[in-house]
Amino acid sequence: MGLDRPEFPFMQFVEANGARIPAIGLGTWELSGRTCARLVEQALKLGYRHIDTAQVYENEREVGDGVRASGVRRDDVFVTTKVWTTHFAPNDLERSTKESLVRLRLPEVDLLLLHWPNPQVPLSETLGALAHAKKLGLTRHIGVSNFTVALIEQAVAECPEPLVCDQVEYHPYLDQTKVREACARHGLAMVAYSPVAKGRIKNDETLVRIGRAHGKTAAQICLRWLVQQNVAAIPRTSKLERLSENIDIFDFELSDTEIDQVSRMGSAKTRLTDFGFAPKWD
Ligand code: 1BO
Repeated sequence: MGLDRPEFPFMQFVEANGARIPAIGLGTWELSGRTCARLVEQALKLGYRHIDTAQVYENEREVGDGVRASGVRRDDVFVTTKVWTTHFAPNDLERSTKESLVRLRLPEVDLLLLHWPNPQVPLSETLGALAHAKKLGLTRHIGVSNFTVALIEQAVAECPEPLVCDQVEYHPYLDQTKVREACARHGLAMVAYSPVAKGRIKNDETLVRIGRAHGKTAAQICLRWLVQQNVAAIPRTSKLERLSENIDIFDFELSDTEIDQVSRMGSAKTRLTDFGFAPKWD
């Protein structure tokens, strides 16, 4: 497999406010050390062009190592990192973003997100600093993560620069219709983390049945269901063989009936990532 011909070349993109986000990316939450660097390198060699990290994951250095080891041109890779909530005061945001870039050994990232809302710091101040980071050339695009509908509305109204996405937990067991509609209303992309519900969908009857009809796995049906809603997804895996499975979703299409069957599996309560500091979810 040569770098000129990635194994899965048919990547789609989700476009929002000037950003072109590869529809499938590699999530790196809880990946560390050499495993993380190797997975990033291998993912890029397979055809991934979107890598997601965060300050709090403590793996930005390894993500940068993996990007360089892959040999893929920097311009061809969409790298996202996220500012942790303790760095939301304007000076801290700028300083911590510069530190992220040092760890990644990159002059800029493609997307810089506020990782979680933090009511301790006025949102308008943090958004001003985020927009300033973009003006300084530390990032090409800016966005938010784990924002509810009300917070999306506030952020869009107060941010001096266009936001391009809200990254949230989203999979067939979690109904995110309200957030998805708010993103669409404001021209934001939605990026789904934990898109295969941390593996819980593996033996799901509905997904396995639909998968059988297409010669695909339950995980591939989940990811395809997201992409057909124009949602980008960043499945994390620590297994090399899963990397291929997760990106091999661009050669089939779910029917409207199948999309509907998967959409009906969700409830507003099946959230897998929640913390005491989380906002009041929609
Ligand atoms: C605390 C990290 C949650 C997912 O990005």
